[in-house]
Amino acid sequence: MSKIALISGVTGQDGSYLAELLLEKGYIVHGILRRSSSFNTGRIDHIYLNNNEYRDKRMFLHYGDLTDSSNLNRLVEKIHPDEIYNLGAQSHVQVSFEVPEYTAEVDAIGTLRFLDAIRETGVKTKFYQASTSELYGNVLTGMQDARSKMQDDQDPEFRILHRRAASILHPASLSETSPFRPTSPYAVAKLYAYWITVNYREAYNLFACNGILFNHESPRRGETFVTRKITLGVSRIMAGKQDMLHLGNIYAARDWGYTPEYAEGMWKMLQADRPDDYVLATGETHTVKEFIEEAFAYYGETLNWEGEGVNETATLSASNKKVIAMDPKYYRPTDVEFLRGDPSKALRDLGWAPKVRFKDLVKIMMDHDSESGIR
Ligand code: NAP
Ligand code: G4F
Repeated sequence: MSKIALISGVTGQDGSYLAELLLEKGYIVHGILRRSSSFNTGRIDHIYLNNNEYRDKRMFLHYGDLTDSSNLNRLVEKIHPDEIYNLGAQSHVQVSFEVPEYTAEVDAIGTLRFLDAIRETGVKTKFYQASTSELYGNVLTGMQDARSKMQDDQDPEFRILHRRAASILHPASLSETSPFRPTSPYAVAKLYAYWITVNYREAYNLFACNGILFNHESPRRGETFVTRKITLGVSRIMAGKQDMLHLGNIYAARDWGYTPEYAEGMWKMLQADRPDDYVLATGETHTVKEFIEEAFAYYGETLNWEGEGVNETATLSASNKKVIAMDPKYYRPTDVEFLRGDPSKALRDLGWAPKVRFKDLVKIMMDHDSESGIR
């Protein structure tokens, strides 16, 4: 008998790789599709629309939304999934400052609705919650107090110094036992989702797990997230189709991994003997600035950086063409400055270990975008 999975967020970056993985493993996959006025299935067309083997035989799409409890109840009851992966979310941190209430509705209460649908229907299923390294905020660098001070005095020099310090300090890594201190409406909503998942596990004995995933990227990453914005932007600049790339906090540092490996980790969490929470990360951290440099290095280009803060720019060393500038609209009211994860528990308990490192990741994304990005 094939196992049955239900995925919210199946049209997103992670959902598309997870659906692919589960189909390869012989699952029947059901995905929740949001109604949209234009096509939103681009990431899964190869396994659904254009795939006669899977479409409506082993893969099914259902209209639904995390803001609609009756819909979630009906889907859980009708599909009777063995495993539910709750990946649906308003997932953009900066956008969450613009739509905080909607973000809470989908990311926080949406998770409660799903868990309660399981409880109400009594369907025996496992539950994966897409938790995030954003939960930690700035606990590693101790920047929290500095951040309030920055906002008090708005001293640009002070802000720059602190950003630099955060990226140079190389503090320890974050694990399942590190404290949470969210710094955006998105992260606060995800904090609720994290704890309600733990609570339903304890209160109702549900097999419910939190995957605390650090940033993971791929050629399917949304184009407004910084890595994809850079790989597409650099490809277009080098093809003469775009003049410059405008960015925000380039001193922010992230632990970037490769999404297909993280989808495997999500699945492994639900195959463990008992439910638990796990960090998935690479343990390697780089700044946005380093990502930009690596993307230009793909073309053999180096950059000359000049100026400070919002006036910082970069030119190509060979031609002196200006290619990078800052734009204040991409700075967030509060930002996470430095993230590095410690995935030892996932290695020990699940046998999960990422192989793709930072330079490999940039190359995978550049190989893709230098072709498709310049069309
Ligand atoms: P993504 O590409 O933005 O995909 C988000 C998915 O959620 C899309 O399928 C989207 O549908 C769907 N969605 C949005 N609002 C919804 C709603 N109201 N009801 C139902 N579905 C809704 O995000 P991702 O990178 O794949 O991330 C997947 C999950 O992991 C998210 O929960 C994210 O917060 C979390 N996460 C991501 C990372 C990362 O680095 N990627 C790290 C940690 C945690 P449309 O396609 O119609 O927009
Ligand atoms: O690519 P980002 O937008 O990702 P962010 O904020 O880290 O969030 C992503 O990862 C989280 C896991 O930690 C997920 F939970 C979340 O759903 C999402 O997938 O920004 C990364 C960094 C930030 O510090 C941002 O301020 O890059 C900085 N940045 C600098 N310039 C920019 C830009 N970010 C974006 N999106 N666009 C810029 O122009």
